[in-house]
Amino acid sequence: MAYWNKEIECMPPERIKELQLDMLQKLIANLYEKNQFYRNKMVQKGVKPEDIKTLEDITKLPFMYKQDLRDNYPTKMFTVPLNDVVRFHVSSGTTGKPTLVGYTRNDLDYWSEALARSLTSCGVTDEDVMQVSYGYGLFTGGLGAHYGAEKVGATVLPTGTGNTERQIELMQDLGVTAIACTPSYLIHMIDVAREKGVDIRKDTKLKRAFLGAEPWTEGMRKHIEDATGIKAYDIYGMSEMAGPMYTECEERNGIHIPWDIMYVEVIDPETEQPVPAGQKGELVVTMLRKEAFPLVRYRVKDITNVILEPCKCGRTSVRIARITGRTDDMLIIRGINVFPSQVEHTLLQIPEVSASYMIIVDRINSLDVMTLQVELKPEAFSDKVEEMTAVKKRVEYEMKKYLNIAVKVELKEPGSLPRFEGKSKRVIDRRTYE
Ligand code: DLL
Repeated sequence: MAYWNKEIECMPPERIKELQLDMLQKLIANLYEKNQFYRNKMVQKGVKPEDIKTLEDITKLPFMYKQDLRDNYPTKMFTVPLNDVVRFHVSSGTTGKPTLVGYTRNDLDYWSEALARSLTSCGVTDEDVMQVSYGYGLFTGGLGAHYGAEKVGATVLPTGTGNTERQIELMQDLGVTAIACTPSYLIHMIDVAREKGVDIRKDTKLKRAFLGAEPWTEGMRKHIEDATGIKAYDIYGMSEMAGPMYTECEERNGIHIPWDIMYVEVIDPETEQPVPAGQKGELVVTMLRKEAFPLVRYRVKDITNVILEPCKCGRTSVRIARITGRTDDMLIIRGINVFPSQVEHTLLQIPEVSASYMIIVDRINSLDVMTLQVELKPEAFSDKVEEMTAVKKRVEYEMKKYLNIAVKVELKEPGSLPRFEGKSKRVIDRRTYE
């Protein structure tokens, strides 16, 4: 069994608790002293650093929400001076305002350290050639997986997304043994390979895939593994935590969470109280080491459960189960996070259309396709085809600009889309994952 950092990964649970408490106390004292945002939140909740006497006392601390990040955009929540920040990553926001995450050099090191532990736990070594087909750039997937794989000593092929035929050629030519990409992109790749007469099982050396950034299921795992003969591992993370960080180990029985990097709680989103291990709830995380952009009791909105049973791999960290959904309405389309409120916000900027819309998401040839049906305003409605085409193009252009994905737009007559008396249902997700 290979470990990247055996002492930490296999530390006895009692010792972990002691060290975690120490890290938490130092973190909270530091934030209370140095950062206005955290101090205000704690003062409002009537809690002081010295109230954190046990790990369970973490529940006395206030929650943090994505909205806090937006309200403090761009850098008001940073806890170090900007000259200590060596990287930014940015993800889309609900109203066009993005979420910005900053990293110090140590933050980047710990991000790669987390991934090095994860990749090693799945058998990746310096003999591997890892194709990184997550997007590079503002999204954390590409650079995150890249530096993690390099840290292990693997040879990285930084293809990024797209240009699938070339990706398959390179996979063959360079003897790629591992790939990191979204599950839907790998399924697309398998289809394109098949069309080109390439059988991944026979014609490539691919052995492992690290799939995440969007929900997927055991059914999809089986489909991928049956089609290719490779082993597919779940990889999890979010930009606020750093990016992709945590994976299952060879046992593939839950995602290991390094105890010295992130403290996890799972709560009932209604009562906001912790739920027992094994029971589903909303993930809440506290990053124990982050310097530039800490997170304390951050409401991740992903649904999972904690697994406490020891893992056969010998690692003693807690694990979380595969993410089964979210407690908010965020959609993940081709790996990009899309909130219906972003669509609404964008539509409100376009004078010819109303804010009555429906989002329909399909999976066609293994790729997500988002269709936006939107009503025209009565005064903009016309039977002149060229006028309507111009409006449709404008909506498509604005959506691409704000959401960062291509959207198929269908213009509808005023009053023709369903009206809702209760909670509106503006999203029809027809993708199936099985
Ligand atoms: O998606 C980071 C990442 C990149 C993870 C590559 C894994 C691989 P965000 O864009 O901030 O960051 O989106 C984070 O994506 O809260 C989940 O809802 C979802 N998500 C990420 N990984 C998984 C997964 C990256 N393995 C949001 N299963 C998270 C299900 C996932 N959902």
